[in-house]
Amino acid sequence: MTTTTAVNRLRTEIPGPVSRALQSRRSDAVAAGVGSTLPAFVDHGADGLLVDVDGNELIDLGSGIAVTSVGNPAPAVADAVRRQVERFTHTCFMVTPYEEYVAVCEQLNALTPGDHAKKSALFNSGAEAVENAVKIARHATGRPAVVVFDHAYHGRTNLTMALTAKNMPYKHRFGPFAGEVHRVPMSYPFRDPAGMTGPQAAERATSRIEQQVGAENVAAVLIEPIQGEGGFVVPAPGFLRALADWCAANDVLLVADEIQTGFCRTGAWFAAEHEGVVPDLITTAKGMAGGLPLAAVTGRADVMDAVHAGGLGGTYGGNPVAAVAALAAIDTMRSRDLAGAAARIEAFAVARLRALAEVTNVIGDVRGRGAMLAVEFVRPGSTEPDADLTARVAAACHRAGVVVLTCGTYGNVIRLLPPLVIPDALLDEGLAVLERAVLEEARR
Ligand code: PLZ
Repeated sequence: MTTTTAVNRLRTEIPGPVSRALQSRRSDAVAAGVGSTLPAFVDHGADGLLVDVDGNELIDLGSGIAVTSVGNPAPAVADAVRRQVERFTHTCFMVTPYEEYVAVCEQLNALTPGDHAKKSALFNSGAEAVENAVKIARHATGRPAVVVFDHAYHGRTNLTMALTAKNMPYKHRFGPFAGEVHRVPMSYPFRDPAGMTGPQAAERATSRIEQQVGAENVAAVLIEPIQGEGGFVVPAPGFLRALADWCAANDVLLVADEIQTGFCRTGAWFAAEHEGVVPDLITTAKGMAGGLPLAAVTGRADVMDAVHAGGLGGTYGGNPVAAVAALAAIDTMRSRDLAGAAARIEAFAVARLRALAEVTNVIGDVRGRGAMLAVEFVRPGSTEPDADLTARVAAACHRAGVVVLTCGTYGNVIRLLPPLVIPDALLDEGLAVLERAVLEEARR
């Protein structure tokens, strides 16, 4: 284990005095319901670092929740955006179209799994893409029900709150929620009965659908191929495949929410590829546009085209500045082989995290794919979640200048989502801080 520390990157405590002053303005001006994980105000980004207003260099192992995969700023994205804002910033694609929107759809149709005919539509946020995927699926099938999973996260709008599993903080007192949403068990190898296979976990879910909903009433099964906010849950091998087969046999659309997993994050363009699954529809956002707000639904042309003209859209969807940012980001992913970079991050970081799990008894599971990796904390000798320890480890990392995020239904998972372009030395340094934080906090 290395002993490098991030201390020499810090000029003040975290958050420093300038951040604390801004924090007080923020408290006066910004609604209390909008949180911040690490209240150090950012001045600029540089090569895997976020430099705050006090001059502290924070090591970014979060990428703004899996967004700035290509770097922050990324030179190609910055150039494309600069050029575009000088040409035009908006027309509304539904009023007068522009080529860049079409080009993003062409990329999405080509890059997403499956070589069948595909179409895409662009939106502003992940939640909006998920909402539209459900609209399209219901319209195309003429069926009302949508099936989602335990631990799922799909957004914060009314429909997507209904699709999201966790009450606090996402749903509490925000109901009533949209109807015809049905939740079934997820494959969660660390917490499922020992030895349960992927196909068995799929059968547990599909038999529940048949008993409680009826396959003929189901428009779509919506799933994150690797769950994000719910705890970086990687289903057992064969689970997604069996689910896809059940969907195909019952004319139910399989919708993969790849908003967090997509665009090279897991070591492939899309996480469904690891299981050889071809979804009918796929939602994307986050990493796609190098930090600009852009989201999409991509899928089977016959399904996408079922909706009448004017049935899909929005003022800003596929905004030209976001569209050129996406084209630049996708080009960077391709030319720098960022899927390969994610796989290398996995090889390096998983070895370190497994070694850490060997020397402490508070880590129940190390899991993930590519640069989407997590550690699940438990009370020693059990699978009982330890959210308190998890929060302390995250806070210790933050104090040491490393941006890590927590997640999980039980709040006991620390997740790593470094930019895919993070320099090796910086990843090494960030992991060393995490290792020290775990060992020190586990001793308390
Ligand atoms: N689907 C799989 O991961 C967004 C949300 C953080 P939006 N995840 C981060 C928070 O606390 O709000 C996400 C996701 C998956 C949908 C979404 C929603 O994407 O762009 O945040 O709307």
